[in-house]
Amino acid sequence: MKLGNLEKYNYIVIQMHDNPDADAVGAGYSMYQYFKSKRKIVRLVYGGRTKITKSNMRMLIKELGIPVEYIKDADELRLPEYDKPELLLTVDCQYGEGNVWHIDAENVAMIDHHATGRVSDDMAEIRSYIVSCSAVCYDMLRAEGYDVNANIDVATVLYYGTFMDSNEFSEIRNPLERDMIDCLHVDKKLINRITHANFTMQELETAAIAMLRFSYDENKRLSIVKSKPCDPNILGLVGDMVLQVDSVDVCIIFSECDGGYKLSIRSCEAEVAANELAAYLTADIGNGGGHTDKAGGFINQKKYEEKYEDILIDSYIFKRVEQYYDSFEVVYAKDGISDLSEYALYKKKPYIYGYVRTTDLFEAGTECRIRTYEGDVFVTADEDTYLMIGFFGEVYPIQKEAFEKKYTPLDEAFNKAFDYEPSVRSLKHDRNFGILEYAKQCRSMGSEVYARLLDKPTKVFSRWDYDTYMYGDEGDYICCSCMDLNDIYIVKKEVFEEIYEQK
Ligand SMILES: [Mn+2]
Repeated sequence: MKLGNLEKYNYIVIQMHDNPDADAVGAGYSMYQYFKSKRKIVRLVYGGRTKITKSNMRMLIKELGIPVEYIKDADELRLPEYDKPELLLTVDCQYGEGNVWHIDAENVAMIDHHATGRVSDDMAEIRSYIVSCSAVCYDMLRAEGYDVNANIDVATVLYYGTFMDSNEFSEIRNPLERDMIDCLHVDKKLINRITHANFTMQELETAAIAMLRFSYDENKRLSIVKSKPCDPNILGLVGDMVLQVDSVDVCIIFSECDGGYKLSIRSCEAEVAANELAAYLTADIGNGGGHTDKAGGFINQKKYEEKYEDILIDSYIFKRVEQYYDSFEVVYAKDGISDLSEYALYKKKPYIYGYVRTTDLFEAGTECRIRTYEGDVFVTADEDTYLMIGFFGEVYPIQKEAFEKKYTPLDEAFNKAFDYEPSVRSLKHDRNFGILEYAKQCRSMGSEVYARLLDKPTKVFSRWDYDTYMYGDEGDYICCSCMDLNDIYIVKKEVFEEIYEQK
């Protein structure tokens, strides 16, 4: 979506989610100023059950004079010339979601960073890989040539919104987010004051009480904490603290909140990715995600009751966590496969594939990240490391020795077209490089693998340096090279069925 395309509307209402947080205000106020600069009739509103009460939010709004309106009745949006808004733009949330008070409008657009399954189109900009909606807005404003630094208040709210949504910048991953922080000229004094007005005395007490009432599972090295209703940031704070305990590797904190329950998850256990656990706990009844070490989620009360009726939330969390630990298998490549009886022998079809020497791409020693179907993997460019380009354009690393046993290199360039051009990210250059132009052809010699259809999700800790693990779903295949029983990996169903045949 382009902001420029929304300029055809004259009466624009920007709506933040109910009980707006700093990110919603950051996104909302930057959009407000943008459309004001285009001489539109603009209003910045939110609805829902409660008016903003948090001390930091009130301070931010008051100090910057942000014209936020709390709407209780749709009539308040009626203007003499307009029955309803010509354009409703929801920020940091999506129209129709449980935490967005319903407003009628001629047209609806949204800017958000929450994963709900919706994708971007002409009227929606959804970037779930970005830590804050403020950062998404920053990028969209920049694309329109709008100078965010021309108004220090706008720069300050964008900065503060991202600061609050990223656990004080600790969850920043994307170069866009980093660039934004460097580039914004903000009111440091104000930010400093607001960031030290996060909790009230009462909230400090809530956090302390929550920490006293934890439950602990010795086998899983897991702690579950239920807190009294409080700000999500307090849940994160408690989680960070509990994870510091020497016998705790995973921590789940939850509390009631407006319209449901809020979860915060922390993990330093390689087998348990916090974002995956958050998604599992909220599946079908809310949303959850984040990073492997820190994640959060929301359970929608209505959906929860429809699905689980009168089960208490505490029992649900405990049971679901149990299920999660039972829901996947873990395979360590270094341990090999002790029992091959459930595996069958397959042969790789003699297709032509692409390959690239990492040293043709980068100077030896350059660290790079490859985004594979099964997770991110990090490799260092050297003489012994090649990259394969598979049937569907998927990229994965292979050792030179294994390559030579499995493929015959051909001297011709590999120029197959793919929907999404395979690329590799150099950590040093902090950007992606297309690899097709360096790729050459090779023919599979028909190497053999033992493979088994997965009947439950499986995590493989392969010999490669995956960010977490290779993740295989039910229906995918786990494979093991006949030449090397420690070379274990996952192959996605579609890929496997295309390129292997049973012997
Ligand atoms: Mn947000």
